[in-house]
Amino acid sequence: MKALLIIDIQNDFLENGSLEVKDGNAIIPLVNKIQNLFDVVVATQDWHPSTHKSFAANHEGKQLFEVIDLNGLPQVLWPNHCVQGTFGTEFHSDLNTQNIQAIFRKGTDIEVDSYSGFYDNGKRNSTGLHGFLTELQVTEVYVCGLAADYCVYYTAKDAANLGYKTFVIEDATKYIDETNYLKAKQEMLDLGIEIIESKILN
Ligand code: VGL
Ligand code: ZN
Repeated sequence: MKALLIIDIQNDFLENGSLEVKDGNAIIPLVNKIQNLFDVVVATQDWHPSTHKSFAANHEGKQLFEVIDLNGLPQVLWPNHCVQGTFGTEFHSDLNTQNIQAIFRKGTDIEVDSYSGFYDNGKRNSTGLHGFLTELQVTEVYVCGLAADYCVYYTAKDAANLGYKTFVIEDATKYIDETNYLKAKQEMLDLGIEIIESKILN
């Protein structure tokens, strides 16, 4: 079975959002169009408490995008984003959510960030996504959404390490930082992840 993982297509990562990914809105029609090519469609939502320690505002004297050590892991300090229950956490209203069979929320533990849809960054807790996909006998995972150099990349990496045949649909993602993405892309290729264009899907 083939699953499409739609990562974090939430207002805060889109136009006028607090952590806007450039041109993020442009992928939404494509993400809608390809959904019917998959047996299973799931989505993730970044879902932080306002006190989350990935927010620069929760560290006195720290700058936005500074990297700190958070409980032994490097942590980029982000603008406040995807705070539980706010408009910023909601999926964009143009995203077709009719086919989404389950939503996995991440980033709820204030002590650790969670870029991947499978595990937090310290791999201490899982979201249940792997169990869900296993139950449905999914063997191939296709990742799209935001952002290509953070949550898409971490999700694809975990999927590959869990043994799924893993694809990133490159034209259905956008990155925050190009240099970061090129590095992430090379790492994904080295792991055997296929970086594809949506036009080859059928
Ligand atoms: C993300 C930074 C912080 C993402 C989430 O969805 O890529 N990036 N939280
Ligand atoms: Zn986040």
